[in-house]
Amino acid sequence: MTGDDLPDVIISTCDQDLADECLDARVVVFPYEGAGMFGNAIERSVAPFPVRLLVADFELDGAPDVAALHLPAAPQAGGAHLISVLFNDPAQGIGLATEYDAWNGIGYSFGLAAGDVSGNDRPDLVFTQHLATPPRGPQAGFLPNDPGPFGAPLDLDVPGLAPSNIHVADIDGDGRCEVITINNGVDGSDPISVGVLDVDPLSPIATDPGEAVEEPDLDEIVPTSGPRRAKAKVTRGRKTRR
Ligand SMILES: [Ca+2]
Ligand SMILES: [Ca+2]
Ligand SMILES: [Ca+2]
Repeated sequence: MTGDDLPDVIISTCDQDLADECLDARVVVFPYEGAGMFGNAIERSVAPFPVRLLVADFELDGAPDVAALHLPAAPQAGGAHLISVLFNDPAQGIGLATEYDAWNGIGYSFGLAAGDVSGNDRPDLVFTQHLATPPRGPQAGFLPNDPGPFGAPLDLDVPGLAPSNIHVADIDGDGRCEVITINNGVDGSDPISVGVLDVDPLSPIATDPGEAVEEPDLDEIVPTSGPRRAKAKVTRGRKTRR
């Protein structure tokens, strides 16, 4: 994170009161300086309940950035699920958080991953959107890094229900990442499964995901196509208060 080629430690924090309100949330970078020593922590305020972090260089400027996935205050009652990004610039360092709307609804998101899903060589963000009540609809979403970070959120109709985690990997070797979810299933009637979705780069919203498979079967991966389903407006450049 600090440009010295030494790996740093990054954590998220959330100070909660007795009512489980998140009073103060931060992403904290502890810069490793070698020989077992860490420099002064770099802290940035972020939206409440940052439950997942990842590092990727979204701007391709050589300085890794940090993305955080946030839960709303009461996921079981619904609300806006946000992603915040701390852009890290080689000259300016780690910036303030920029917030993006990911999805809105009743349910929990604990899965966040970055990789080039759209095929423009820039890492995109994908996230689970476990809609807890019928009609459940698409179970994952996508923030395309095109043009530059980030476009409006779009749905990904991954196979399976109730994804607990999400990954990206180019498992068919065509240079673009597939989206892989680990699905918990619902109410015992829908099985625990692995869902694999190959997003069509010409029409990045897949609407025909096919079947969830208990183990990924490459023969089952079918490029899908369909209309774009833009879901919600994106809020760009909104800075958190410090
Ligand atoms: Ca960067
Ligand atoms: Ca991309
Ligand atoms: Ca691929």
